[in-house]
Amino acid sequence: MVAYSKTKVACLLIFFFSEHYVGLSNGKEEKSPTKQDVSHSRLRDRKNLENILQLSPDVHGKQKYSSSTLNIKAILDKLRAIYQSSIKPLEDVYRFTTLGKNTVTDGEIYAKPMILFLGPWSTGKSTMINYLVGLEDDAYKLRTGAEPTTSDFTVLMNGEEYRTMEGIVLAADHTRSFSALEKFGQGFLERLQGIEMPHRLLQKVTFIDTPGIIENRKQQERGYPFNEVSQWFIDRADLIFVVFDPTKLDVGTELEAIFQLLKGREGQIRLILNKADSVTPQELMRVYGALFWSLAPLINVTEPPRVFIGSFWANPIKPNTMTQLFEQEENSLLQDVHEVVRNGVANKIAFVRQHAIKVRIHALLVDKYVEVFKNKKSLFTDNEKILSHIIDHPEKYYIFQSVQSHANISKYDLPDPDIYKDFFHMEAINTLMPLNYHCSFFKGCMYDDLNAAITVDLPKLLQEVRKGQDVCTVGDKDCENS
Ligand SMILES: Nc1nc2c(ncn2[C@@H]2O[C@H](COP(=O)(O)OP(=O)(O)O)[C@@H](O)[C@H]2O)c(=O)[nH]1
Ligand SMILES: [Mg+2]
Repeated sequence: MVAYSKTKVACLLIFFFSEHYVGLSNGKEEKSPTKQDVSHSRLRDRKNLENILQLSPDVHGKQKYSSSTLNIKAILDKLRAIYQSSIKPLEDVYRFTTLGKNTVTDGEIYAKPMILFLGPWSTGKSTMINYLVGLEDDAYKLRTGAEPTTSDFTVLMNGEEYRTMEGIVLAADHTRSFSALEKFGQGFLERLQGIEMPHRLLQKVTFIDTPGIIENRKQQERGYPFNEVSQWFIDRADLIFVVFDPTKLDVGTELEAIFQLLKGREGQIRLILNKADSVTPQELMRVYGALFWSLAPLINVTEPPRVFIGSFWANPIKPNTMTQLFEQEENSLLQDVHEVVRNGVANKIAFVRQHAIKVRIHALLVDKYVEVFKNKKSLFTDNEKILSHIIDHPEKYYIFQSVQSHANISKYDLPDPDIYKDFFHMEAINTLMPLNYHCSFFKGCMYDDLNAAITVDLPKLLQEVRKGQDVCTVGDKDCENS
């Protein structure tokens, strides 16, 4: 179901453009371009970028920066302790990773917020990252071009010195957050690369550049599971920019598949109508409508996602385009990036809590399977046959239904029963114990610890972060005066 009507979109569109378009014709129209105007010999002023992202050294003095870094580290240490003591034990005893899920590594807990760029090829993803980091004249800038240039997933991150890193090296380093990517195989690791450099923005966030989506390309031609890899990044990204080019708005099967993967992460999605300087305002208005029109059936939320329109590169905005609108849009986008930095720790706590909820559902399901099997098996029956029947027909034993009602879980959060067929083929049921087996006099029950993490410890930690943010945050202007 499309939750917001196309008429609403059309109204929104007219309102949005009328403001800026009228602005343009109300005396703000710019002179037609001369040869000198369109030359891109000088780069755009980066003051707005430096101010909004608080990158200049004078905005956050050394002392402030280090004290709040310490604070974040203390929170993340607590998060790690909760994970290790209350979530991981149940994950281990119920072999959560056999479901094909990851555990949460230390690297992930301490990782910087991640901003992911997705979208068709040649829409300006790499150019945009180069612009944000200021790499235009840098030997380490990401490759860009009108043809499909990037076949790699590139992780751009902070480091003490400039260096590139092969995917195998990046994934083998367990102090980083990318070690789980090893599971996608050599084919993928060859298409993964890391770039490290000392940079103020990269001290705050990590950027992930992805190969562009090319419609009509078969998945296997990539030599690795592109969708699964994309899903891994989508699940972890704090902000997801889906970048479009107004001159080629082809929504095909691969883009549809990506939107399928984005389900549940709508809050993180930002659509970007980039290269808006390459079309006239009138064309841009039509394209904006067309973009919403084609994406509406793919996004199943009540609120349309935020769209940023502009020209997100270092070249000065071309005359005869909607300069004022593009500048405002760029500033709003930068604000969004800044919010991600501010909320990075809170997002991480939410991610671990979400993970804990999945572990809880898994533990309850396995407990139920074990209980049903224990009740049905006997000395006089073919227990193998009974087990197969339970695994093949969990609905006949009300396994999922009883977990759902007992634990008050939404049916949309329950996993597909089929994955438990694979699970019990890999894990012998008699090696798994019911939940009450994992209780001890001194330590209490593992399940209670997990529940306490979900309902008390993690929300409390989140509160601590929010309170801390009110008082003082990295480079926060209000902080400066307190
Ligand atoms: N006119 C215009 N061209 C752009 C803009 N951003 C990028 N480009 C050009 O678009 C082409 C593709 O950019 P690239 O970053 O390689 O796209 P990617 O494949 O999505 O990473 C390059 O030739 C860029 O110079 C923009 O804002 N305006
Ligand atoms: Mg690229």
